[in-house]
Formats: sequence, structure tokens, C-alpha cells
Amino acid sequence: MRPFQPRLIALLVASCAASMPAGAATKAATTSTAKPTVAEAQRFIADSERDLDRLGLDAGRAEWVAENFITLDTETLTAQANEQYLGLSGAVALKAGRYKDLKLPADDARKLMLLRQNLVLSDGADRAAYARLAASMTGAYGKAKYCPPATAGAAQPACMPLGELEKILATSHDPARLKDAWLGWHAQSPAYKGDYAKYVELSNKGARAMGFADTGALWRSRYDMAPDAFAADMERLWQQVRPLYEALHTYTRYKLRQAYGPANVPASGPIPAHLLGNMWAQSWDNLYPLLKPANDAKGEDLTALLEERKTTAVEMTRYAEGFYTSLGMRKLPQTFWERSLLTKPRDRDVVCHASAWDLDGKDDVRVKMCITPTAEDFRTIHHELGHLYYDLAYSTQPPLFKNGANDGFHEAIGDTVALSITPAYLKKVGLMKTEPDPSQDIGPLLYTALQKVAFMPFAYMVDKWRWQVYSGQVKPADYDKAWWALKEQYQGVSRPAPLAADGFDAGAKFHVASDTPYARYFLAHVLQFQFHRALCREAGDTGPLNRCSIYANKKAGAKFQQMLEMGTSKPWPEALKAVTGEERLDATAMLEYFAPLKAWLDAQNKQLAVTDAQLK
Ligand code: X8Z
Ligand code: ZN
Repeated sequence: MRPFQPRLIALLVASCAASMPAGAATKAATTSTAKPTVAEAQRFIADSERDLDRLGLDAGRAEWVAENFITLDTETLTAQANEQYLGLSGAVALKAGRYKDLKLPADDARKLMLLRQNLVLSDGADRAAYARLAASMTGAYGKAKYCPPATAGAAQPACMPLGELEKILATSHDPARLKDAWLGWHAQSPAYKGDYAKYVELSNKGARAMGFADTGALWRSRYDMAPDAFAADMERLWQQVRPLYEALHTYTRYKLRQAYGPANVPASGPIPAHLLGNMWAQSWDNLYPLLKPANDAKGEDLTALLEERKTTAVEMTRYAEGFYTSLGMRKLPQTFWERSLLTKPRDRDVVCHASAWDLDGKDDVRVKMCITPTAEDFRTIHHELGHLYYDLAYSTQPPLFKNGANDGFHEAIGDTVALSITPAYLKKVGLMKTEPDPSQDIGPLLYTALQKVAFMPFAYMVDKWRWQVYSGQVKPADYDKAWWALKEQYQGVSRPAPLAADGFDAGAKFHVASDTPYARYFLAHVLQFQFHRALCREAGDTGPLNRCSIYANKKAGAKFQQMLEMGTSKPWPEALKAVTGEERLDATAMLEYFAPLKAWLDAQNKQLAVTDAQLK
């Protein structure tokens, strides 16, 4: 996985993996002076599909090994395989231009368009450098650890990998400890800031050679609409969600002021990022114990139950598989269980960031994830299997169509399923003893909003930052300044300490270090509520969306599967229509889901304003 170009080479997609091409670039684009014909174009497409498929498989395997065993050698091998792939995909992208004005059957025209959405690095040294930098940044992120300084008289504390630091962010309520873990992790990424800046230059060179303004424009061109129209659509969706986010932010700030005191949390303006329960302040559900309503009715704590039962990684994955099979989908192939990595190895460095891999475009699907028995990982394994069930569903499509309708669809499938992990469902599968009273839904709604509503501005700003970086508007010296300007503007969060000289806070996020586009998650968070609403209605459930679970509903499952099988063979609005009847991205489903919470938050915020005045 880590297809250089996951959108194209679905088979090497490690969904959630970066986006680089590789390349054997051998022959430069053949320039023929004869007029191109339809038959020649079709032969070209078929040959390209076959060759990219083959090199993609090699690159996918090399990447799998590199991320499972981070060493200098595996990094070199994956860089070489990706370099080969990049050469071929670039040569193909260039040559495809020869056929762009031909009148072709719709499928061929679409394939040609997909082939052209690629970087072209014609210089072998550029390709090698690009692939090398990409492999090395992913490896550096995967093996980074914070080694706290020794204190006088005490033993040298152990170095901490990201997982341990995240756990501190999630569970500690000691502001000093939180700040130390936060700063400790953010001190790791400056090591590859220079590499990132070089990588950006090379990537832009490749995008420009293909006629794109820069790599950001190339990324935005992958949504069946003009790059500018896509950016405008993101903004439209953000404006739909913004009032809900602002209500949640205001409530959270009041409650954190009560918990940490006015010296740590201001009455207005941004919230210090280390106090939000997550390394990137991207999801705030870990704050639930501090924020829950007075008469909490969230029910039992899934994390506590999973821990108490010592639920294994395989058992967690079996629960997720069981959800998909209940919808009428197949069981995961035996090889999934043999080849996946589901727990963190004790003896070596691996890239622990969860990912789903489709190695051969048929059924060699795998997950790589360091699963722990928590509610968060329970949801994440449903997310990862969503990628795999999508891969399996479109495996009969031709290679170029073996991909999501767009990358946001790929990210939305498992999340849609996870929205059906309701208390009623958990009770059904024996993971909850009692079901909270349906009249008391604010607790669970708040919990879900802390995951998903809190996430929206983060998911928006990550690529806003990268668009600025790729366009050259933001230079390396201003990476952090621009990053925090966006974090303050959209998320309303602030850095826990002044900007570090030569800092690279963006690089402390996996998707920046591994160059994986992020707008996909923003889209996925809008889409999953649209899918959920439509599938619930398909299942005949007309009640509140947060109470609906499509578990075991074959009718809803069939509808979903029908869309999954389309892969990327059609423009995404057609895929959306197949499930929802709608052709536009629309956040009203999300707003409908959270409507009772919005009313509650508004009421709370009015009241809290009064009590907060006494705090000062
Ligand atoms: O990276 C992921 C998945 C793999 S595609 C675990 N996610 C984003 C993140 O962790 O930042 C899922 C939600 C957002
Ligand atoms: Zn994903």
C-alpha cells in the first residue's frame, strides 16, 4: 500500500496511505506524429492498466514490508519500487495526453482522465529523490519517540512512542503532564522538516509537468469537478456545520475552565490544544468524563468493558467482521487473518497508524493496526474493514476503476457502519448489559459530537494548509505560523507554547509526514451521515437517526453493496445517488442527527455564561 497514487492504483491502496507514484519510467512518452485512433487509445489504456497493475503490486508489497519492519533496507526497497512505479505512471500520464481530444466511449474517457491525474517526474534523479524522501519521512514518523530528560537523582525515564503519548493526552488531567507529552511529540517532526520542503518542491515539479498549477490543484482535481469548484464546495459544507461546531466549542471551553481553572483556559478565544484529549485536538471524545451532562445516561463504558474482558485484537476484528456479514457481505478471506498485523510488535518499529491494504486487487486484503481494547479502536477497526469491504466489492471492476467513487467515499464506508454501533446493537452482541432509556440521548449524542463535529474544522484546515504550502503561498520559514493561524481560525485552538524556531508541527500528524491527502476525511464525515440517513430509511427505520442501527438488515446491506461494487467507474454523484437519491454533498443529515444536542448546547451555553461570570 501506499500507492503513490492510491486513487489510481487502488490495488495497492493502503487506504489511508499516501499518495505517491513510483516509476520505472523507462521509455519517454512515445511521440507519434500519426493521428491517434480510438483503437490505438484503447490498446494504450489496456496496456497501461496491465503494467501499472503489475508494478503496483510490487510497490504495494515493498511498502507493506517497509511499514511492518522499519529499517534502512526496507525503506530503500520501498523507495526503489515506488520509483519504478512513478516512472511508469508518469510516462503513461504524459502519453495519455495524445488521446485527450478523441471521442472515446465513456469508460475509456474516464480511464484516460484518471491516468492523467498523476505526477510526471521525467528526470530519474528527481524520481529517486522523491521516492526516497517519501519513504524516509513515513519511516521517521513511524519510529519517532519522545525521550523525556532525566531529572536529578532519578532513573532515566523510558522513551515513549506515539501510542503512549496519546494515552497521556487521552487520560491525564494534569496540565503540566499534558503539555510535556504534547511538546515531546511535536519536538520529533522538525527532524524531517527539510526533507518535507524538498519533497514539496519535487512534487510540484511533477504536478506542473502535467499541467496543474501545483500539487494542491492536482489533489483538488480528483473530484469530478474543477479544482476551484471543489474548494468552494468544501467551504459551503463547512459553513453548514459551523454553528454546531461553535456551540460545541463554547460549551467545551466553559467546562474546561471549570476543570482546569481560568488560569489555564481563557473565557474567550482559542482553547489550548493540549487540553482537548487528543494529540492533534482533532477529536475530543476523551473529554467526555469532564463534559458529560449532569444526569449522564451514556450507559456503560465500552472501553471499560473491553478492558475488563481482556478482549483481544482478533476478537475486536471479529465483531467488526460480524457487522458486515450481518448486512449480507462475505466473510473476510482466511489470508486476512494470516497476513494482517493487528497488535503492536514488542521487538521492532512499525507504522502503527491504522491502515487497510488491498494488495492484489482480488482478495489479498489486510489490516495493519496496533489494536488496544478501547471504544476508539473498536470504531477504528470497523472503519478499516469498511475499506476492505469496498476493495472486495469492486474487485471485479477493471484495474483503473478499483477505487472509491472518490477518496471521501472510501473513508466513509466503515464510519457509516460504525454509526450503527448503538447501545441497542451492543446489547444484542453482548457488549452491553442494559440499554439506556431512549429519552436520555444527550450523553451519547454529546460523545459522538465530540468525535465527529469536533473533527470537522481540523479535517478542513489540514489540507487548507497544504494547499497554501503547495501553492508557494507559505514558505518553509512560515510553516508553523500558517499552521497555527489556520488552527486558531477554524478549530479555535492555540499552541500550548510559543512557536518553536524551525518547528514543524504539521509534520507531527501522520498524514502530513506520509503525504496522505486529508480533505477525504472531511468529505467522509459529511457523507457518512448522508449514507446513514438513507440506509436507515431503506431499513424502514423512521425514528431518530442516533437510535438507528442497520445491523442485520439485508435490504440496507444490499443497497450499500450495490454502490460499493461501482468502485470509481462513474463520477461520484452517481454513486451517491445509488444509495441516497441525492447528488450533492449535504451536511443536513449531520445536522439532523445532532439537532437535539444543538438545542441542548445552546441552552447550556446560556446558563454557563452566567456561572462563568462568577469564575472570574
Ligand atoms: O487515518 C485515519 C484512519 C485510517 S484511513 C485510521 N483516520 C484519520 C486520522 O486518524 O487522522 C480516521 C479518521 C481521521
Ligand atoms: Zn481510512
